[in-house]
Amino acid sequence: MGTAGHIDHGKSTLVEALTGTHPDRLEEEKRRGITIDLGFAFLDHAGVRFGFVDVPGHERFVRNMLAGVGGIDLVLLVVAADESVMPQTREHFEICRLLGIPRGVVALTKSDAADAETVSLAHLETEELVRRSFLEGAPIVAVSAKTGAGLEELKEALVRVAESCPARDTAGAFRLPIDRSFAIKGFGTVVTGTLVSGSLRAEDEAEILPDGMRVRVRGLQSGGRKIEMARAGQRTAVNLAGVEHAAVARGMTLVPPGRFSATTRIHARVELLGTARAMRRRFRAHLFQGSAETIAVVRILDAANEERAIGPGETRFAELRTAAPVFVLPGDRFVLRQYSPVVTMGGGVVLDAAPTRRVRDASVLRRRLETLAVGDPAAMLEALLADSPRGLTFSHVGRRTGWSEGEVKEAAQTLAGAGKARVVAGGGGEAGVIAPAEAYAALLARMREDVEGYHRANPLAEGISKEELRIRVARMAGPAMFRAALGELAAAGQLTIAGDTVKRAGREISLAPEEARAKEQIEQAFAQAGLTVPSLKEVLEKLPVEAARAQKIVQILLREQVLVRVAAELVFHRAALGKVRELLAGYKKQHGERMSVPAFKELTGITRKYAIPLLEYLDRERVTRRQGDERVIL
Ligand SMILES: Nc1nc2c(ncn2[C@@H]2O[C@H](COP(=O)(O)OP(=O)(O)O)[C@@H](O)[C@H]2O)c(=O)[nH]1
Ligand SMILES: [Mg+2]
Repeated sequence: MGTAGHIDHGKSTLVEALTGTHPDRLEEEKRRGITIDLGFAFLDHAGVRFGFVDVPGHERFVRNMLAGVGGIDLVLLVVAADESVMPQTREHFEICRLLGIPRGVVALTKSDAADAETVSLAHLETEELVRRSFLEGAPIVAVSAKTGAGLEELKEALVRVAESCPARDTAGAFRLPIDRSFAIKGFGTVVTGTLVSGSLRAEDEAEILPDGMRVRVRGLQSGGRKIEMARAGQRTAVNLAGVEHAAVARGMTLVPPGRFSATTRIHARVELLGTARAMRRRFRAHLFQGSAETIAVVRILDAANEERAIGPGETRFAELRTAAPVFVLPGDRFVLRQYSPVVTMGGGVVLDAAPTRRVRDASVLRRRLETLAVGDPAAMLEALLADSPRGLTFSHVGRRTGWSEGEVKEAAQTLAGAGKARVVAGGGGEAGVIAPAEAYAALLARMREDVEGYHRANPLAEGISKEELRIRVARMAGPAMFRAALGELAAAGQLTIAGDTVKRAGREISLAPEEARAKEQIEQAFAQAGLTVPSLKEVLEKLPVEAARAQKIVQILLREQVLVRVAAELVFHRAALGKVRELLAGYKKQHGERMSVPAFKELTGITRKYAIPLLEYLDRERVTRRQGDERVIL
């Protein structure tokens, strides 16, 4: 529960009257008697535990107020009965409305200091303020912290409203926007905040965004009590290992490690308050989200008029570019304050935390953002995919939407089931990838064409290398999608993968008549040479075929294993090598298994230049084994 309201209207005093704790913590606050920063207190009443975040009312400290109200479920709007609605009553109320705080209670404080007529005037003005808002019809209770009048009634109203509060999502990823970081002697770093989703336990690993520091949870407290687990909605103090308190600041967020990242570009729906002035297509503003604050350049995406792109009370789609990285997810509410003078001008909701850079047709972009705004997961995923023909990994989708792995899979399967997308990898250790159905079909067609094209351009090559094919379609597919597509084409019997080479299934190399003749000539030359092989160069020079093509014919003969490459420049006909094996077998029978190098030379009639590489080849082929200077015939 967060307080809201004008300075000196009795917020802090009321929190003390309700909880027994005065929320002003700082020396300066006590001295000056005003709230500067957030204060905290707890109340247990009728089985409900309330965590209070008391905020400063002074207009200079609205930024601190904003850091505190991000995670609250209920607002306690405080209006002094003797002064009624004042500027920060309005501003705080608007902020709560912009942040989508769903419900609350109004306290008309200092009822002892006002006569009945004044109290009922304040009552009327407050009703007027909250008309047609989330607070319409909320209990309005006159109280006095001084006399205690109305406090019981207020507590009852609080309990009733609290009981109608839906539980927060404790199953999802934990997310703790940090509002304080300090050190406690003997414990080390402690950060505090309102846990807005998930649950957090001691020993959990965590990451602090946007900086990405990895930390471990040592222990947890809520309301001064040690707890084993913090649940969404709780005020939480976390003792952290692995980070200095000075490295952590208000505005950072504690999240599970490796799951999310910060962003500097956001697509959002933006709304201006009725009291704001009209803005141009691009303007600077202070952006507040969670406990974070930064400067953003807001660009209205669907503006008809450059000068008056968004007027008071209007809502538009916009792109926000932030000066500092922030961690936001779709659905997050934020507040915008004018750049100068700093007054609250509006706010909005995040639709896409990592929009692609592709420049799009304004109407397409508009439809896409409308879909994201509705929030149906499969439709959202389809909209995200429309911008990503190369497919999206499941982890990227999770990062961008905040969905769990299961939720991503479910949305992906729904889309795949409707024939709109293909889940092209996933399962095992591999991250899933989802691609638009059309883009994936286009990729398969393109890969088949590229392989065909390669065969046409290189009739003597067996096929295209995988890597070359991957590079050719890199604009259409990332590595995972490419692997999946290749696997699918092979499984469908359309392409054949042999080692590193991809070819059309069933493709045989067909030679032109003069190439077939050259092939025969080459084979002949090597067959006749036996073990006294000519160098490759000599053979090729004699052929009536151009050098490049002859090289390819040699490649074919090597692939067919008619020729065998023994060393870089040493190629034998397979019959010659067969002969060597026979000779060695005969030698073994007659002289036993040991043989010297000179004996090998004599046996085969081969020159020294060739004998050593040939023996090394035979060693590799496990026909012989080297032992000292001799060979063992196996
Ligand atoms: N007479 C009267 N004075 C009050 C009451 N509540 C608060 N005050 C006084 O109003 C002043 C401002 O109160 P404070 O709680 O600091 O206001 P905040 O700025 O809204 O937090 C203090 O001097 C309080 O003593 C009340 O119920 N009756
Ligand atoms: Mg105060």
